Amino acid sequence: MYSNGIKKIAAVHDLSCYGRVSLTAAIPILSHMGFKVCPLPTAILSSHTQLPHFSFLDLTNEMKKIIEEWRKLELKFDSIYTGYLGSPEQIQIVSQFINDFREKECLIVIDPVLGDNGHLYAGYNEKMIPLMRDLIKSADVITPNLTELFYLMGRPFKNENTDDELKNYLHELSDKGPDTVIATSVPVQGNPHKTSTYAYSREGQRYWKVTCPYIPAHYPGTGDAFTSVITGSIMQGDSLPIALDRAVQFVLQAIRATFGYNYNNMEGILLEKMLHNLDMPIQINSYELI
Ligand code: PXL
Repeated sequence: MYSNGIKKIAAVHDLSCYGRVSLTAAIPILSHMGFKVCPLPTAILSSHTQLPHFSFLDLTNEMKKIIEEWRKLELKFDSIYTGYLGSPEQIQIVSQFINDFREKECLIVIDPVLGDNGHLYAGYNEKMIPLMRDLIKSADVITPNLTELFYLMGRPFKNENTDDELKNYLHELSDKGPDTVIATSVPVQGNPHKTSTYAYSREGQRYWKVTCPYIPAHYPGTGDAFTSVITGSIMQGDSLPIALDRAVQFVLQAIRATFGYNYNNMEGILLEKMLHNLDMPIQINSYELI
């Protein structure tokens, strides 16, 4: 009679033990937003792969065992949210996991982690690209950065793109399956001090853009924080443009809070200083319909 009301999210990401990426970003954010996160770890690394050296324990076989036990327990999830996958085989496992565990109201969010700044991440296998193109077909929401957007479309990376070009890209990817395509880290032409996020939802047939100041520092894991907030926000019933505003503002405020310190940016953003922002209503009106 009394449902506890807590929704469960299966979070398929690696556990990087240093530098705030993947599970160490997704768990605190989604827990703070009131969701129960069930991690399905893809790999354990000493740190993210942007440091000069790191250890890497591939959990592909363990993932199969965890999924099998979850199946026996008849677990049901309100969302499946995937990020960094450690091997081509893992993409196939995750695809099967989504097929088997997907229920009618289950939100499938796929962050197609492949690379950044026009390149694949270190250690990423080229074979992952066509498999990732296939995986996104099962998603409701995908959140590629500009680099990943081009990999998914199978076109050469281009840093400068007009609004109309970006709208076409989002539409093209949505036609492959996902209702909602959100492109992050898009430079604003002629203004190096700004960056934009673009989004399209096939259901509403509308395109949105949120532009915010660009801070000249790179922190690993901001994409994971962004997609975690998007996931939590949609799960709590926010509209797409409000989810965009919330995620952009969260990441921007977190970068600003971190940037002022003399700090090794490879440690990622200072998430702990920012989690309380998730409780607040949207403060700044920033989304536009384009
Ligand atoms: O934030 C993306 C990410 C996730 N997981 C690992 C990474 C990175 C980016 O560098 O290295 C292991």
